[in-house]
Amino acid sequence: MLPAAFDLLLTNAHLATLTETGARYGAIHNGALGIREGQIAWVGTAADRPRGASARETLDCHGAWVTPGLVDCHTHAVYAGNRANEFEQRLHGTTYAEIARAGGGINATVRATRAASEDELIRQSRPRVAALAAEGVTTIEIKSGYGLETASELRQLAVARRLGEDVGVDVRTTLLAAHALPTEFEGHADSYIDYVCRDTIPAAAALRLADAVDAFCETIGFTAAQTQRVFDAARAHGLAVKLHADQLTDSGGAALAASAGALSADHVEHASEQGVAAMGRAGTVAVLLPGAYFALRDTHLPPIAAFRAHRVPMAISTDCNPGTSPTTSLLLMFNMACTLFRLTPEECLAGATVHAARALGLTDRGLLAPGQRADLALWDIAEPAELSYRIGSNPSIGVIRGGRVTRWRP
Ligand code: DI6
Ligand code: FE
Repeated sequence: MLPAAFDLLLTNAHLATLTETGARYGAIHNGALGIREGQIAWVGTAADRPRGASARETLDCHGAWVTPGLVDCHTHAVYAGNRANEFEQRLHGTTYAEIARAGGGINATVRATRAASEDELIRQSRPRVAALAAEGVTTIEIKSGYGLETASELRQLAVARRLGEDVGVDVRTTLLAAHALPTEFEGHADSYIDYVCRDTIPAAAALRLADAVDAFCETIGFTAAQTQRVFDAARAHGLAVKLHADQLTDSGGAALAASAGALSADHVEHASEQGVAAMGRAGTVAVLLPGAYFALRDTHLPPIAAFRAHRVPMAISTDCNPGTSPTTSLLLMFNMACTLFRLTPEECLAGATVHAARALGLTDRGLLAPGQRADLALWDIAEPAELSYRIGSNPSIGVIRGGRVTRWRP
């Protein structure tokens, strides 16, 4: 049965629905889209519009393209300070891992973040979240991981939630206490993991500040056994898990994530074929982060062909962080994913909408289809490939969030 009325009807629009219509992008040219009670109620061609269905409000899109609101599913957007100095050091030949071992890297940002007040953290992080939102992003995942002690980790998560309300985006929070070993635990990684499992994870769960738990499984991070303990504690507190896996070396991270039923394994440049196959069976999303690959001048490509062959959904994200991906442009990541990883523009758009939503465990968004949340991005482009083609431009002209027009300048 067609709905009798819409709260909002979009007319004169081209729709990239990303559903199986048989057309690339699930495209519907000369389409219309009806919204009711914050959800998409009807999607189709203007010609098929239900006769007599009234709309309280109509938005003439003037031929704009409409996509699902973008989802940035992997960011470290809440932190203080920056690491431009390390950028210079790397240009003089020091590696990311060497800087980390010398007490810089993640621990440099930890010092700055611990020292910042909550208001100062908001002040410094807000422009990053606002910049992402200005590009049509309506859902952002933000990780902790620059506190590395319970109170500071929780403060980062609370700031992330506050920023979502301030800026007007949906924020999903991920506890990444197992990001690096804090200097006060040097030489005692297992004791730090004990602390994370006994103190930080239970506190974040009790205060409902985290939607998921992540860890950095790597030679310069934590071992597979330590990661497994973090996952077990997360599960015991009813939290979903994700993993920074196989970024710099093949640490068996992809297989570990899959066996834990992780929502996603992220980076995965060095994931083995076996690990990829396990992800395919488990339904674990591969989150590709071309910004970090680019900034580290990595040359080891993620196994894209294997992801395709094993039907592993690929998401793309900014990895917005002060060390390895100081970017706030998800569209720039579309271009880098095409240019560096040879993804198609269609894979990029799916990777920053439906697959990114799945990497967060969200099935209520990411497609233009009845029943989905009415989170939409409107674009001044002639065809969807333009979102990936341009390098550093922003054709976002409107956003609809939960069925309400929050930005529109045709
Ligand atoms: N991998 C990353 O890309 C970020 N964390 C991680 O484990 C980098 C974080 C940083 O360098 O500050
Ligand atoms: Fe990251």
